[in-house]
Parts: sequence; C-alpha cells; structure tokens
Amino acid sequence: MKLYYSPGACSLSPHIALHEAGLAFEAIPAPTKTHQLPDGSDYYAINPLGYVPLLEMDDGTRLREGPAIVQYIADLVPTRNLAPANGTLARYRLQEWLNFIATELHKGFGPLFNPATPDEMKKAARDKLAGRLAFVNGQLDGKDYLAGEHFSVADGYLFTVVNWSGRVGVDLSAVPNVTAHHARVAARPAVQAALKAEGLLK
Ligand SMILES: N[C@@H](CCC(=O)N[C@@H](CS)C(=O)NCC(=O)O)C(=O)O
Repeated sequence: MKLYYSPGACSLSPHIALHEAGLAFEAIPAPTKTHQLPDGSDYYAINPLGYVPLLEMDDGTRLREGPAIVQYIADLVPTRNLAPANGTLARYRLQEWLNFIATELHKGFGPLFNPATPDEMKKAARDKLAGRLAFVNGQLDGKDYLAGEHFSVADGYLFTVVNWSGRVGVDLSAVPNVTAHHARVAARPAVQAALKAEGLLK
C-alpha cells in the first residue's frame, strides 16, 4: 500500500491510522504547495483533484477522502479496534465524528491557511471554530477519546486538525478537554511514529 501525504496536512490522519493498524505501507510525499512527487512527476496524475490523502492499494486501486481512507484502514485490521464493526450504531457514531471533523473543523481551518483571506473573514472563521471546538470540549468531558474508552480513527483525525491551531492562531485556552485529548493522542507510539516520519518532531 502507498499513502500519498503532505507533511502536517490532513493526510497525517491516515498516516496515524496506518501506524496504529501496524500495516506495511510506503509513505510518498506529495507536497500541497508543489504537487510534485519525489520522482519529479505530477501528483495530479495520481489524484486529478490534487489533494492529499490518497491511498493506493497493492493492486493499484486508489481511494480518496480521508474519512473513507481511515475506515478502510481500520477495517483491514479489526483486532486493533480502530473502528467499531460495520452496521452497529457505534460505527455510525464514528462516521458522525469523522463527518463533523471533516466539514465543521477541517474545512473551517481552510480560510486561515489562505494568505488571500481578508482579516475579517479570518476572524469569522476563528469564531466559528471556537464554537465547534467548545462543542467537542463538552463531548470529551469525562472521556479519554471521542468514542469513549478506546482510541479510534476519529481521534487521529481530531488530533491532526487541532494540531494546526498554533500555526493559524486558533486559541485553545477555553477548551481544556480538547488540549488534554491532543496531548493524550500525541503520546501514543503510533502517533509519534507518524509525526517522526513526516519530519514534525523536533
Ligand atoms: N475532501 C478531502 C480534502 C483533503 C484536503 O483538504 N487536503 C489538503 C491538505 S489538508 C490538500 O491536499 N490541499 C492541497 C490542494 O488542494 O491542492 C479529504 O477529506 O480527504
């Protein structure tokens, strides 16, 4: 399997999932700024949409979209408990979280990374994120992980997007459960391995 990723981007979420799953894979950098692969070829030939992550299976099948990719990885190794069994309410709860993180958090950070975004729009984006993060903070009250006791692929995705906060001025001081979750997930050996592989550890 091959994971196309850009250091620190949302592709860190499936990168974490692959390490948590203990699967063999090759991580191929496809930097978001250049869309150029290490062999000099154009990443658009792999993903016409240009974005990471993308997972390529050994038979050449390609899967896009982070929430789909992490569930695929989790289902390859059910003994690791990275996602509840398909068809259960718990699985829909996981999908509820993955969709929330994708649409309410991940895409909420987007304008903050764009130098062309006017300051008042950045302020509006930060305010909106503050509200969404306050919701997550409440949901994490008394819980170590989003789904309860066990780490799931949703926790790796939440970690990935919350990790951007410092870079784009999103204040986490009002959401202590979110920062505690971030530290808890950061301490996992698989997460450390993914961060190291992406050159994100000092
Ligand atoms: N809908 C996609 C969005 C992925 C996405 O936003 N990727 C960003 C990095 S976090 C990217 O590759 N941006 C560069 C580009 O769009 O060319 C998913 O959920 O996987």
